[in-house]
Amino acid sequence: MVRLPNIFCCLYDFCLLITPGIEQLNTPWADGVPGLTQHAIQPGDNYTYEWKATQYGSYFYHAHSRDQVDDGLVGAMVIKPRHDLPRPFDKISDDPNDFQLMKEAENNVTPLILADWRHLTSDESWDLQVKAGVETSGCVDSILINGKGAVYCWDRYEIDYFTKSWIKPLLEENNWAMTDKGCVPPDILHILLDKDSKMETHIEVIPEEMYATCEPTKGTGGSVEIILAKPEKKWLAFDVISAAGIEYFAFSIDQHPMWVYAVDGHYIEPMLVQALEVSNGERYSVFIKLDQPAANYGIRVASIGLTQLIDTTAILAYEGGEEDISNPYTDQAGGKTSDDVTFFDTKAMLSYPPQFPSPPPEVDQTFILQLGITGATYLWALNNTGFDANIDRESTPWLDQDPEHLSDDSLVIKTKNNTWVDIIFQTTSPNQPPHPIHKHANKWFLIGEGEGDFTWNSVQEAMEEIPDKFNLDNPPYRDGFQTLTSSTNNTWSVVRYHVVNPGAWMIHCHIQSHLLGGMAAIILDGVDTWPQPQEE
Ligand SMILES: *[C@@H]1O[C@H](CO)[C@@H](O)[C@H](O)[C@H]1NC(C)=O
Ligand SMILES: *[C@@H]1O[C@H](CO)[C@@H](O)[C@H](O)[C@H]1NC(C)=O
Ligand SMILES: *[C@@H]1O[C@H](CO)[C@@H](O)[C@H](O)[C@H]1NC(C)=O
Ligand SMILES: *[C@@H]1O[C@H](CO)[C@@H](O)[C@H](O)[C@H]1NC(C)=O
Ligand SMILES: [Cu+2]
Repeated sequence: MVRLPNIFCCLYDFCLLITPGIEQLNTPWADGVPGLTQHAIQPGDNYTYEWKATQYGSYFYHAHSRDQVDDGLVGAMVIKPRHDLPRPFDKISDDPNDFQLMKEAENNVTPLILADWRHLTSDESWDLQVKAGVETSGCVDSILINGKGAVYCWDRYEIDYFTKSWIKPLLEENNWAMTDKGCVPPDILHILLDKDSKMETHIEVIPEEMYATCEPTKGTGGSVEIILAKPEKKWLAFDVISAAGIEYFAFSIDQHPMWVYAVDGHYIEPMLVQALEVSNGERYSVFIKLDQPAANYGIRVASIGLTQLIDTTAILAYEGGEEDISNPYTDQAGGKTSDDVTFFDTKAMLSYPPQFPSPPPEVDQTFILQLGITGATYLWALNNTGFDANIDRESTPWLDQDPEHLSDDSLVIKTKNNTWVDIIFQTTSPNQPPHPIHKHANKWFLIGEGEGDFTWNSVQEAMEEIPDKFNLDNPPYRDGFQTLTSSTNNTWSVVRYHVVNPGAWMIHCHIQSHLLGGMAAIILDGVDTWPQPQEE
């Protein structure tokens, strides 16, 4: 069993920790979701999470109460694979010596936690959004790498140069500009998401420093993360983890292509790329080869989301090198610096060893969940039902209740153990960003996606008409996925999973403000083989 350090909650009213994607096989009470699996940990209290490490790889633990992730309550977790577990490293190099060195690099993997940071607490940020009547969380102060960073302000010409072309006409039409902080004016989100302007807003309550002005800082405690590279080790491994609340990143390391060897803590057939897109909650395990001249190289993280131009850099410092070499694969807005730069493509990834969903083509249950806002641009929801964070006020956590008696008022999905389930995510309004959807306890297969409305009753029906939109042979296997952006047309995505672990689990968008806004639902897996209440 694994024991995490106790976390003491002094700053908060309450806090809770969970680990995204940890399957919690036979320990559903250790998942850490308020109201579902336990009550929130009170100030001065402690709670020790214990579960069996049935998986290997890159995870992170974080608060699951309100928006405490944005206050920094996160940490990396590495579960070392068994010594004899087959590794795909011979596909990177057929030199047995390399295989050994890569195994050592993996064993000493360096987590890189990417995050965004505001000069407001998460509660202050939420209150501001409610007062302004518009989603304001999309404008942050800095990007952090392993907790380090500072406010870097871009020059006006940089902001204008990198402003995304699709938004320029909208800015010009309204006589607006990207702010000095690199943010789209808050009114724009409103225009994009609330076409008929039915929702009341008070944009004037947003303080200047939250959106408009940029004041550089030096950061504290060393504002730049420095990773030391020892060239004699030949290989260096990173777990790139996004704990960001809202931003969606491009990631690259100057002059060092990356071999992606695992995604969300699971091996893949290694893929050589120059850059990654890293969305909220995702983890990428990569090797770089330390074959460049001894010098300092940039580790680049830039927002590629819709709402802000912002970036930061860490340093890869070769032992014995002092020169700075700046030769990036991605620019400060996360774009490619040349046509030779390739980004990792989730849809092309192949599990290692191969792992196919079975038994296609028929599943036991198909659920549809619609993605959209309900009444305000910051109130995100699944099926127009905002998740009720107050379920923690109920006397007994859901896991300890009889699932047959649990209400269907809130959005609740019930499944039976050892069945196969499809969930179809359907956007119902234009201009939605991609939503990084995550389910607790299971990895799932992203088996299909497309434009427009999913008008069929099942994947099987849809496959008769549009087989090319599906992949049932070797679909991506991970514990989250991003829905397709819906700009002018709706979009849909389908995930499939096998119910093997009875318990009360959450499914939610991993953008913190969307989760807090209500974009979450409850899945009661295996109601027919429900766990007995536990002392824990
Ligand atoms: C956790 O709380 C229990 C019960 O109050 C107490 O006995 C224990 O010492 C605490 N553990 C730590 C590490 O503070
Ligand atoms: C969500 O709403 C759609 C459309 O009304 C409906 O078909 C579907 O059953 C709902 N999903 C759930 C899980 O209730
Ligand atoms: C949306 O996509 C569907 C499916 O490709 C297509 O039939 C439809 O015409 C599209 N609608 C718009 C408004 O582009
Ligand atoms: C649920 O189903 C899985 C897969 O068949 C099985 O391994 C597991 O033991 C079942 N769990 C319970 C509690 O019956
Ligand atoms: Cu979302």
